[in-house]
Amino acid sequence: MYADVTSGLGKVPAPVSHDEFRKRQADFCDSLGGKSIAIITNNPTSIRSRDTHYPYRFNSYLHYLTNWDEEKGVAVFYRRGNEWTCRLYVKPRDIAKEIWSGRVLGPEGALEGWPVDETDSRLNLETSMLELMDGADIVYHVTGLDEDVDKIVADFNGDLSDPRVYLDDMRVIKSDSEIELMRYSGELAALTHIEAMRRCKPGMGEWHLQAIIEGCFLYHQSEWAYTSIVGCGDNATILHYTDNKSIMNDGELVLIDAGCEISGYASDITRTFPVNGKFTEAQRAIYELVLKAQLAGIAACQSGSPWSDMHHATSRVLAQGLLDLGILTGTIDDALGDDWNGPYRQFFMHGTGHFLGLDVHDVGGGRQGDGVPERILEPGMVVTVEPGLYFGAWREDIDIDSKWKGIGVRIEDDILITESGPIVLTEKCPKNIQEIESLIGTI
Ligand SMILES: [Mn+2]
Repeated sequence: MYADVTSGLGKVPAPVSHDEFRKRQADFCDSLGGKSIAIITNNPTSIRSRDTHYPYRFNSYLHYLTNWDEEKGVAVFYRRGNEWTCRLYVKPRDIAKEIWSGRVLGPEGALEGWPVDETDSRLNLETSMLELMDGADIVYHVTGLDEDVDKIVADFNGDLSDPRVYLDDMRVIKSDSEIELMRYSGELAALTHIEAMRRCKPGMGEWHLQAIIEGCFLYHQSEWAYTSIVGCGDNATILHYTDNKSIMNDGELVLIDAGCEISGYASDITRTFPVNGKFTEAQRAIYELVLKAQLAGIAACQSGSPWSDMHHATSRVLAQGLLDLGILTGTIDDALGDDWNGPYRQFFMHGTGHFLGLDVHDVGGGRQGDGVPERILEPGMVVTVEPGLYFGAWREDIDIDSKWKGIGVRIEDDILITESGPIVLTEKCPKNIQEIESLIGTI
């Protein structure tokens, strides 16, 4: 079944080139001040049960700079004479350990195939890092990821600084090769959502759709970028519902928020559709309103515009729609309230989108409304646009007509900002009612 999804899927794009990694390193080092060194560590492993771990996911900053994904890797950037040098510390070869947990490349292997200047064993970390720190005025480092490095850096007497401010500015603008990877990631996720629509029938479990989606990802050598949300009925009104353990009943909507990773680059798609293939009148009214808001949000994704424009665009449409449907009363100004926090927020309580890249909630923007200085959209940025409306029957805090209860709708696409307007990277995933209804339960 998963092979069917490939029809229409292009070839996996080329990986990011070593030249590009080298360019990133140079740009990063150029922004570092004084006599400084920068240390970028990998993520810690995470225990699932006793001696069993969750699948490992590399740190996006380390990957972005070095392409090195093996756990315990540490990159150190330092000046040798006038030249910046990238030294990578890696786990040493150890056959007794490798028999159990897999081959490692060791310093020699890393030097051959990775875009770095020098490699060393992690066993030498302390001695050689102390040497590098000696004479430096500033150490750029993010604590909390690698205990060994944190201990070494704790003894440093100069200034400690955060390298992420520079890296976030770089990561927020995607290169051509990153865009190609993200386009493919969006395409695979789009086709996968279609597969879930085609196989959805009343009486199935939410977990069945999750299995289809995540099976498709895995079949295509991808994996989920975040825990898949498959919520029917009232479960669709829980923003981060991930239990996925309910039976999907005739008459309910199901909301699927699922995306995959290609070479670390995330896609993030949400679709909402009726389990039995036919929207009820109330479901249709809410769906059409959210879709109208989403299209307005996408249209607001213009280079040169403040990032919050799209949030204001979706908010305006949703607030007006809630008034038209009689769910809210008063004027549009009443509904929107001060600072875009009026009564409409009872039913649309999240931001309209986030940046997307190596992290699903990518760096560079914070979240809309959290007080982070406003970004101006530029070509090469990728954002999501994902308005929603949620009328949980379980919500004791809201007073609405019973016909709306149990409806939760979110529609989300991934948008590339270009000089000539927004490009929807996930456009292969249908969202108009007629197209969706014609797909559901057809297999
Ligand atoms: Mn999202």
